[in-house]
Amino acid sequence: MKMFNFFSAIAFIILATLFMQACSKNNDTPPVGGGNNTDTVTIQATQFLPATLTVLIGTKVTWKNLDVNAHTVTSDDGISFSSGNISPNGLYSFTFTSPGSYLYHCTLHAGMTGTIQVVSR
Ligand SMILES: [Cu+2]
Repeated sequence: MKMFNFFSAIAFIILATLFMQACSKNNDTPPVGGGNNTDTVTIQATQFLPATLTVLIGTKVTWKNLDVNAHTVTSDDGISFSSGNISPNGLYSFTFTSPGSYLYHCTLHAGMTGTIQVVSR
């Protein structure tokens, strides 16, 4: 009887440990589109760097203006996102919640263009 209880206890501990590991694994992995992903586009020398950035759906992209003059981050479709003027050393962020190819430009400088590719996996 004592031996049976001993093995029951061991079995219980093993099962409990496996259960807790399974749970913590789930908690540590952010779900796709969970909003924990971030990425950065640098604005420098009147360019978006990188010009094309691929991110997972749910990613918050931040543009950082390192030029001495203002720029904008304006989606070509005119509705997805529009930063207005970003001052030197200023930031603008947008979270992409739908997959697709988002072309954008700076309204102040012709030919200053970029693309954010949003993929689901
Ligand atoms: Cu510009």
